[in-house]
Amino acid sequence: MQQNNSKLTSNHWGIGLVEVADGKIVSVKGHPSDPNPSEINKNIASSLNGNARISNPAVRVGWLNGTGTRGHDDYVEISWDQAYDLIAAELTRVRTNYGNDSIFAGSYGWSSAGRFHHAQSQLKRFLNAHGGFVRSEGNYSYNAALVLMPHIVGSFRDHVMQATRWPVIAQHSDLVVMFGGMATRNTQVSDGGVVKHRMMDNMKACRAAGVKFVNFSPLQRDADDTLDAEWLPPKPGTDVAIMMGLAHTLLVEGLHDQAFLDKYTVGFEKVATYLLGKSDGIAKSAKWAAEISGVSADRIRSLAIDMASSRTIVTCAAGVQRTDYGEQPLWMTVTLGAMLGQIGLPGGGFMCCYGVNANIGNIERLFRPGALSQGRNPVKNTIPVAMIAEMLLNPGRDYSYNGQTRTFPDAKMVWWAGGNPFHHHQDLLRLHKAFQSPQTIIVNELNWTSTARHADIVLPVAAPQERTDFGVGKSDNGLVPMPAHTAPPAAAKIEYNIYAELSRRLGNENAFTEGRSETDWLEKLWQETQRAANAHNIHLPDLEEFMSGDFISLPDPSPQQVFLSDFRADPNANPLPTPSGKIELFSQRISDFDLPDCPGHPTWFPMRDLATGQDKQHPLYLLSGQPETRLHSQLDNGDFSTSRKVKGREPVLIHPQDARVRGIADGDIVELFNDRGRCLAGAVLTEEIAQGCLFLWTGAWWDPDFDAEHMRDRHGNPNVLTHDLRTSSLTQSSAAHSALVDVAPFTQQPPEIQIHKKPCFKSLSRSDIQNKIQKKVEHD
Ligand SMILES: Nc1nc2c(c(=O)[nH]1)N[C@H]1C(S)=C(S)[C@@H](COP(=O)(O)OP(=O)(O)OC[C@H]3O[C@@H](n4cnc5c(=O)[nH]c(N)nc54)[C@H](O)[C@@H]3O)O[C@H]1N2
Ligand SMILES: Nc1nc2c(c(=O)[nH]1)N[C@H]1C(S)=C(S)[C@@H](COP(=O)(O)OP(=O)(O)OC[C@H]3O[C@@H](n4cnc5c(=O)[nH]c(N)nc54)[C@H](O)[C@@H]3O)O[C@H]1N2
Ligand SMILES: [Mo]
Repeated sequence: MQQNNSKLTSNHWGIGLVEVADGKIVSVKGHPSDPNPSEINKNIASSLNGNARISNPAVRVGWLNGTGTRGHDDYVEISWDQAYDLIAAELTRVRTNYGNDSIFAGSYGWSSAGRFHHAQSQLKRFLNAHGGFVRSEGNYSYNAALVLMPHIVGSFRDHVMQATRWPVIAQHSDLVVMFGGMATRNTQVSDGGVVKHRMMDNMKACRAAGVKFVNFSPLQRDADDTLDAEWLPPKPGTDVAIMMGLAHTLLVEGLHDQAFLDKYTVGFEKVATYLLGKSDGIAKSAKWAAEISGVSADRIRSLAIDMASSRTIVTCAAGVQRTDYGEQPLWMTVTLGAMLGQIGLPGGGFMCCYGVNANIGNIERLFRPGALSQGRNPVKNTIPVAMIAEMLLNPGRDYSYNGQTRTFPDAKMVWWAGGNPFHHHQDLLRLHKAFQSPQTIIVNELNWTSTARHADIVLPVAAPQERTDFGVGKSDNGLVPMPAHTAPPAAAKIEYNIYAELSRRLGNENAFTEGRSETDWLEKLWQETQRAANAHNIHLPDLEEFMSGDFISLPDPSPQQVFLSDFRADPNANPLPTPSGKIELFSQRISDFDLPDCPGHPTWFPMRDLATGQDKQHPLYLLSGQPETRLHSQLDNGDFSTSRKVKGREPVLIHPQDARVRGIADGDIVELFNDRGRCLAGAVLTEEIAQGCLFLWTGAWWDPDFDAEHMRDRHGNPNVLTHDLRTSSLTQSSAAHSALVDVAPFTQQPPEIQIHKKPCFKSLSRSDIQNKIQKKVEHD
């Protein structure tokens, strides 16, 4: 392909224009056509050129010697030739001795945008060409919804596409009642890319049209100032009680829509019996809800009346289902929507996970663009994504998931490409322990994250701005050329080339490459995209012309979309894909699973740390939502991310009253702790966070001090404090938002952050390294 003049690049947080000087990226700026470009672009140049960038393949010294601890070991840099030899030998050994179902390469994570160079797809295609691997199912984002919704309303992935569009809400809704808000910081991002950030303009239109917003959230800014929302902060984990208080009020006041419930739902009688306390002796009244949640009973009652007398949409943020028993707020959101009887009407009903990305309710893709085929995986075993530590610690053990009993595989080899489990998983000390068990761990990374430091073999890879690709967001309408703006630094390589070479050494090159070069693949994927566009009478230019031009916008397939309107119009002709074809407020199927933590109808459970009495020692609720300054942990050492850190630590939001009684001042370094772990963070005092709660952004690279109590994290990763118990045995989803902690001033000499630097490299002689590798390869 010819060199071209396009400065474009695409990331999950939007498109950017790249400036290069002396062969290095010096800045990335938003596109002028984007009304609200993301400042996350500012992390790119600084991080890609930063100290933590991986320069060369490396191997853990303890692994070569049969000693040491993963996460806490030195590395030795090796050549690509040596890395290929090692990996080819290890892969062959593990496959021969234990079979392909001992290779875990679920490799969960967002990696980078781009249709061809998608890190997970590349790895999975490579492994599928060599007998397969165990993968993971679901996501950390909204897994409770993915598994629960098909039982009660239908496929959640379809719901996301069918979300009522924001202009429809602006035109038709009177009231939007939000549980967990609709954080605009999160709408910077959409999986695979977003060419235009529309949320802010759509929210402004709602306000201009007089739509009222109520925000049940511990963090006031989960509703943008634009919305002028009424802020009702509940105790975290008590939304279900509030929803039940609202539902109880509707029921006893006779404000529920019985005709709708009869026609479109099943099982309401059982829910009503429970709400009235006939089954357990506890009426789920507004008063009961107020005692649990801290929100006033009067307001719960009056809000129920407002909701019944207005065109109302009830929403539940993804964060609210990322909690203990996170299935319940979803089920109650559906129940409230059904009781109000407005499901399927413009601007009425319910919607889960608005605010989870830039595009939901704003735009959808018109067609599926070309993508790299992952091939066929002969291994059928999978695990729910958030059971990674559970799997590694319990090979061969049975577990419950979605009504089935399954068995964990015995993972001898783990390969991660494009994700950061030592940021994303809960209870990192447990994960650290679990990561000691496999025989071999391989990680492909840009940077020396904690995950890279748990690998035995580390492969340095190219960033999206260092390879040629094109971007199309999963739910977006833009096609974006992504030319390579610079070469990968030092010895970093494009992952496709790594797998092609490995396949060649394993005698199976064609199964992976199909004889195509990178350029041939891009041509193929683009032709598939052109064909899909043709079916909609859209004629795309050829690849060369596209790559040197601007991005291309396509229309929203359904700009007037109203969620579940077809079902409402004719429930017989358009039944839901549930057992009854209706909305299941009671699910016989779930009831038959006989799960103590997820019965057949929405049920109130207090969060686990409360139930186990943790609040006596650790009285503060820890929230750990998505960071405004980056995508998860990506480019955490970049300029925008570090600009908001406090004395180098991740900021933790503390209510001034909670700070005062603990002697904490704004800007102090503080220590958060509970029985599971401890970390440092930088205090930011603000009344935006409800009293009794702390908010520590996720994604600071875990920086354990192995000499300190609980391997204290120097930097501020909340997952040293969260538990790994998951939502329930129905969906086994991450419950990251449910944890109790305490916080204190940190009075010792603050330790320097280490994780944004490179690890320690041992300088072994070339012949010494070669001998050790030779031994390893021969031994294998
Ligand atoms: N406490 C708490 N924990 C949470 C959450 C929470 O709210 N609270 N949220 C959860 C959610 S919703 C999610 S989705 C997860 C996110 O978890 P992840 O998706 O694992 O987080 P990322 O930081 O995006 O990790 C992507 C990694 O891929 C690397 N990478 C980028 N491009 C490439 C590439 O081309 N090739 C390779 N090999 N690597 C690449 C990046 O450097 C980065 O380290 O976190 C979850 N964890
Ligand atoms: N800038 C940026 N944007 C992102 C991401 C990012 O990393 N950075 N990640 C993207 C991804 S992968 C995802 S999945 C989405 C996540 O989108 P969400 O899941 O919606 O985001 P969170 O920030 O985890 O949670 C939203 C809010 O829920 C509130 N909350 C937590 N627990 C409770 C509770 O018990 N009750 C109530 N009422 N509220 C509660 C918290 O105050 C939190 O701010 O964001 C996406 N957007
Ligand atoms: Mo997510």
